[in-house]
Amino acid sequence: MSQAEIAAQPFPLQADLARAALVLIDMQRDFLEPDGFGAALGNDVARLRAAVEPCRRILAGARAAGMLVIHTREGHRPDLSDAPPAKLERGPPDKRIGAPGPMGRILIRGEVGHDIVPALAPCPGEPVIDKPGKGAFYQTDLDLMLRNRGIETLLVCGVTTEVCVHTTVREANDRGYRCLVLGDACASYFPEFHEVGLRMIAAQGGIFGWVSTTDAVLAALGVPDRAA
Ligand code: TIU
Repeated sequence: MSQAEIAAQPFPLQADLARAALVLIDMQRDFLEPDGFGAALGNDVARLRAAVEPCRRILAGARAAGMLVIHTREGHRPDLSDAPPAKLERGPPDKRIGAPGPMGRILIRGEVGHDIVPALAPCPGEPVIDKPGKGAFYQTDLDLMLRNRGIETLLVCGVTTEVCVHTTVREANDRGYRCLVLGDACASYFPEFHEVGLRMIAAQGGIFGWVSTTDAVLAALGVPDRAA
């Protein structure tokens, strides 16, 4: 892996792929499967499943290229001591963070629903960042991990586009990372938020990143596409 050009909006991204990492945001059962947190909030979780196959393809490509892969999960300690009251008190009591559900307590570390969907399960050695907030940098060691490895560019995908993907990309941009978001490997419960969310990233000359596709990144990586 070395210097590459990735087709993107608003213009191609030049990046040293040896200093790039793939970041998969919150591809957790609680967001993607019925009976989880996303569904408890009244969302149609089926919309999010569109991102699974593109994520699987780029995950296979990054692994084949030897690129650093980082997974994130949103969730809290079982005693909820890391969950702000303002976050806990939202929603009806039986559907709040920490409430029992069919996949265990909602968004609690160690519960079935908190884990990453089986199709995208982390491999041994791939860091998993457990984050208490929407952004992957807030109260985590992600920045330290990236700097220790000399990472300059993040290839970002996951859910949801306008919440945890956006928050993480905004945090990363302010910390000096180039962020390229794989639009088809992200998803939202709200199609219009997904579309506008991607446009917001690339607008104004790439105000806080680039937007690209799984195909374009696989082409730049020069690895075979493991499409299903
Ligand atoms: N609800 C929603 O759209 N998202 C979240 O709560 N978390 C993430 O986006 N991961």
